[in-house]
Amino acid sequence: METQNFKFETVAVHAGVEPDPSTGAIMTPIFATSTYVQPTPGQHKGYDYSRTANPTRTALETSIAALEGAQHCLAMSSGCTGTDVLCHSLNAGDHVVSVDDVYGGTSRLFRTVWSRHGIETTFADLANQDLKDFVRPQTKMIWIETPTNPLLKIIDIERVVAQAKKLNPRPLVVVDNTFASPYFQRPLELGADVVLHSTTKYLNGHSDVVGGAICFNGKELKEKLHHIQNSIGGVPGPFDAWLVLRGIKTLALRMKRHEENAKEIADMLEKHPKIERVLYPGLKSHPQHEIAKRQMGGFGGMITFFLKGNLETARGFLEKVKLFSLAESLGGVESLIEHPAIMTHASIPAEMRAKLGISDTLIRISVGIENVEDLKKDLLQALG
Ligand code: P1T
Repeated sequence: METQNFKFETVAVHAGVEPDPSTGAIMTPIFATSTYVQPTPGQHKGYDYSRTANPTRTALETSIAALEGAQHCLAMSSGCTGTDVLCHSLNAGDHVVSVDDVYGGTSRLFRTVWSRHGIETTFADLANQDLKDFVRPQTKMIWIETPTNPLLKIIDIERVVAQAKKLNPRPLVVVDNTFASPYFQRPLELGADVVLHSTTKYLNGHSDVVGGAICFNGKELKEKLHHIQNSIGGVPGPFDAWLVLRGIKTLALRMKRHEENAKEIADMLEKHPKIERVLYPGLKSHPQHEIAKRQMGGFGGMITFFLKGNLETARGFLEKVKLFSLAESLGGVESLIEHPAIMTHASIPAEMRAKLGISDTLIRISVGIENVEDLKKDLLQALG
């Protein structure tokens, strides 16, 4: 269905989804097939092999592209595969400037994998530092994550894009939009070239899939990135694609509730005597609150805070929560809590973590869609 003239909630339900022509099934079938029969060599209906394309995956790609306002989307086997495919588009000798506070796995890929293939990455605090101080003639990609993981810094996308546009050659500006989701932030409309998602998180929303996606405009980029993905693999299976497609239908409802709950919890935590500092883009105390207000439609469901005390205080607290599950990941309907220094960001060297401020007392929560009073009670009893 053409969804261009519809609002976000309608696009989330309908984009990419057509009744199945052979049966009328309203839900996109799970095309569990690796290959497609051809009546004569080279003649097919747009599908010849499922690494190259699969109809369930196409439906998902159409849906995510519509949500991000992109011409194209490529669904990936994970968020990290999306990052990897983009790195594969660079050449040895190229340089990347990345936001310093990014998901541990993204940092690991730049630092320990692509560095061995001649692609160097400089990490910069683009919330407080200028891109121009870090670029080189070889800079081909700018990597932005906003809000960042785990410190929830907000990077001014338009500002970075404006600086990138002045460079020659003009680097690709990529925005990891996993934390905000397209419901709260649409980076392509702010001038970014590529949006990346770990669909494992809010897009799927039910903690039962690992997946990713990249969205962008232009035939040339589509051909280049699809060629890379098709050459190296890294595609989601049809069942995973179908699960994410189903999850997306409720994205708007979920994001609204995640945010409502998160705002209340952030307010509560900010007043609590055992908490040193709360980082939530929706709080007036957040250093980039004004930028978040301008570039986002809402502040999301992730909160980071520092407990007063030490590692043992943090451990004690994390062992006491009952409704919040102590687990990596985020963006599911259920509330999660974690310790970035030991869990999601353990792959970042200790001195780099210390410099960033990912300390032993830092806690990250992914606020779910449960009843907020139950969630508040759980945190309060654990704080003691
Ligand atoms: O896990 P995967 O689907 O490969 O996505 C990687 C990824 C990319 N970008 C961001 C912002 C992410 O948060 C992640 C994955 N993050 C976690 C698993 C986590 O708990 O932070």
